[in-house]
Parts: sequence; C-alpha cells; structure tokens
Amino acid sequence: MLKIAPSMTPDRFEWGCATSSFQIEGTGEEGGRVPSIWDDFCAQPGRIKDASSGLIACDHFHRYAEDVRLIADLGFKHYRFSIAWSRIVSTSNQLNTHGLDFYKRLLDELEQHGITPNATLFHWDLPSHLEGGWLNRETAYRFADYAQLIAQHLGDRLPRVATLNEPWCSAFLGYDLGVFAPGAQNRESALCAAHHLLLAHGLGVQAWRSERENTALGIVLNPELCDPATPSPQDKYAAMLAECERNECFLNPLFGREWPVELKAQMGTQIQICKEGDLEICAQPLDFIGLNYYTRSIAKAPESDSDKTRGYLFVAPDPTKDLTSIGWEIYPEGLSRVINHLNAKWPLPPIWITENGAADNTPLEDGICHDDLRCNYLQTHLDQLANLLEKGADIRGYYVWSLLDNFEWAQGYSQRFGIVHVDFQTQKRTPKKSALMIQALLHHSTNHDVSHP
Ligand code: GCO
Repeated sequence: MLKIAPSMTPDRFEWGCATSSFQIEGTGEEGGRVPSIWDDFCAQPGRIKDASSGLIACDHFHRYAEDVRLIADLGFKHYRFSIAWSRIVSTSNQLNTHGLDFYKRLLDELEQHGITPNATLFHWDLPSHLEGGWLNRETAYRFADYAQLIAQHLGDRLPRVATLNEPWCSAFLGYDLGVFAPGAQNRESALCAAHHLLLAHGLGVQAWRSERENTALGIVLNPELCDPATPSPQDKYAAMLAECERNECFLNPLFGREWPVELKAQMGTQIQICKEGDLEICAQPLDFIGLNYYTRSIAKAPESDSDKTRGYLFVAPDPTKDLTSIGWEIYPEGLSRVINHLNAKWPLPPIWITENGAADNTPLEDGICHDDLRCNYLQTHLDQLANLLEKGADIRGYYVWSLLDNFEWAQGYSQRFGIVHVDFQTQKRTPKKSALMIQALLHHSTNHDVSHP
C-alpha cells in the first residue's frame, strides 16, 4: 500500500495520470490527421530503437472510451492528455472539424465519468507542413492560431491548459543532440528553436486569453539539476552551463529575464532572431506551472568539438546506483532539490507535478505484473512530495506518467512507463501492481483516514 501524508489525500490534493497524443493515439489518417515531424522521424531508418512508429501505439483513437473507463476504475478524477495539433488543422492550416470531434468525444467520456481534463496543446507532434519547424518564427504564430482554435471550440470544457510540454526536449533533443524529431544537430539551431518555442507559448497564451479569460493557463517544463561529475572547477562550470540550458533558458524568459550571457553567446550571429518585444511576449502571467520530474543529470567538461560548443558533456549514471529500466538514476531527493532551487530563483506560480514515473519493464506473468521497481519509485518520490508540502511548497497535484505503456519516443516500445500493461499485439490493458496500489490508495483515502509516512 502506498503511504501518503494527510495533506495529499484526494480531497485536498489532485491525483491524476498522464499521457500524450502521439504516444498513445495511433497515427492513421482517419479523421483527417496530417503527418507530424514524429511520423517523419519514425520513417527514417535507425532513428527509433526497435524501428517502430506511432502508427498503432495504444490505438487510443479507437479505444478512448475503454481507456477513460480504466482511468475511472483506478479512481483518478483528473487526466492529463495532449491534443494533437496535426488532428486539428489541415495542411493549409484550416480547422479540421473531424479531428476536433475526436477530442469532443474524449471530453464527453471524461465528463460522464466525472474526470476533469488537464490538456496540453503541444507535446512534440508538430505538423510536418509547418515549413522549417521551430527554426521558423512563423511557427510560433501558427501555434497561436491553433491555440485560438482550441480556445474557441473546446475552451469552455478545458479548465486548465498548458501550452507546451517540455520545450527543452523539442529544442535540444530535437535540434542539438538530434535524438528526437526532427533530428538536427546544431547548437545554434537548438537555441533558435528554444526561443521560438517560448515565443509560441507567449503568443499562444495571448491568443487564448483573447478568446476566454477563465481558463487556468501554464506551461509544463522539465527542469533538472545537473551535478558535476567531479568537484573540479571545469566540471562545475560544465554542470552550471548544462543547468542554464535546462532551467534558465526557459524560466528566465517566462519571468521576463534575459538569458544568461553564456547561452546568448552560444547563439552566435543567430542572436538576431530575438527581436525587441519578444521577452514581453514570453513573459505572460502564468496561472500554474507543470513540472515533470524523473531523474538528475551529471555533467562534465567537454571533450569533443561539438561538446565544446555546448560547453558540457552528459555522463552516464553510475551503473552501481539504482537505475530504472531505461537506465536513469533513481534519485528522489532531486525532486525536492529542484523545486527548492526553482522556488529560490523564480517567482513560480502554483506547481503541479505533471509527470513522474519510471520505466520498469517487468513482464506480465500469469496475468500479473509485479512492477516493484515502479512501486518503490513512486513511494520514494511521494515521500519527497510530502516533505515539500510540509515545508510549505505550493504544490497542488501529482500526475503519474503514464497511464499506459506506450510509444516511448526514440526508444519505441522497448521501455514501459505505464501503470497499466499494454499487450501491443492484442491491445489488452492489464493494470499492474502499481496501478492497483494507486487504486487502493485513492479508494481507501477517499473513505478513511490515511496512514502517515
Ligand atoms: C516527457 C514526456 C513523456 C515521456 C516520459 C518518459 O514529457 O518527457 O512527456 O512523453 O514519455 O518523459 O521519457
């Protein structure tokens, strides 16, 4: 049984589960969906570990009703999902009402089960026809148009909306490290993309607010602590640069502050893409911030030329430490450290933990999945959350990543993050031990007193 603090019972604290469109829906053309950069990326040989794609994924596009029932059965009253931009607009950026209808059906189903939607407008599946992707300033304006369409057509049913999910991944994994779509490897490009993503966020918030004022608007980030590999001044400096890219790069503009000089310098002549007035656009007042937390990073001084442009090199976690199936260090203290660090540096609005979870590939045996690694991971992170709340951090909710095993980006289907097992041959869903523990907690704590950690 999971143990939680009294301040975290479902009557006082929001419990939810999270997914994203590309990872679960399936990407057929049905409903007029247009290709996204992730479809293109999956089609390139060697990009996805198991050479898979999002074509079927969890077939959620057809099975959403079953999935919503599952969410309800597990006892969640809140569900975080993303809307696929590529379902909402045609290649000429006109509204595609059939795509919109899918989300209306999903929202109907959620409403019938008393589940509050928590939507994200962009979780990486950028329509391919947006020429130049995030390197093109125009994409930020197209995002604002798209946000406005959603505000007009679904806004009355969405109490809380995040513009972007983890723009660090879109920018740096997509344009610098090249491991995510579109797979570019250019430092200056990644910084341009980051700037345009933040601009898109600001313009999107403005566009939404021009349509309706009562939606809580925010953004979901994945800030991280980057610890130096050794105490040497070189490694410390490298870790500082890595942290700037991860945190300052996004949080500074959101709060009207310039990028640190080190980051600006890395843009070279591309710095001219930052126009006068952009910072004011990026710094729209936020009603909330979503934080995704998984692990920490370790950085050391650069070795190769490309690392030198970046200023740091990530070091693989120590294999003697506890790692999840994907190889990430299990580092629950990082959750407290990162939130305390952010709160000390930026005037954050109320926080929601919009993702936390672990890859645990334990297989189903006789219809049961004993995902003990995940259970322990969740418990240790919930303990950190309890400490944070006790010390007064303004954290309003916790969403486990993820409801379902799903398409884990460049890892394909090789990493299972779900609390519910998905058999990708039959699409059968089977709640794992972690899901049953959460279910027990949500049911038990709604009806009785909860045990204290
Ligand atoms: C994220 C992601 C998820 C990933 C998860 C595990 O925002 O990083 O929302 O899409 O699946 O983080 O890597």
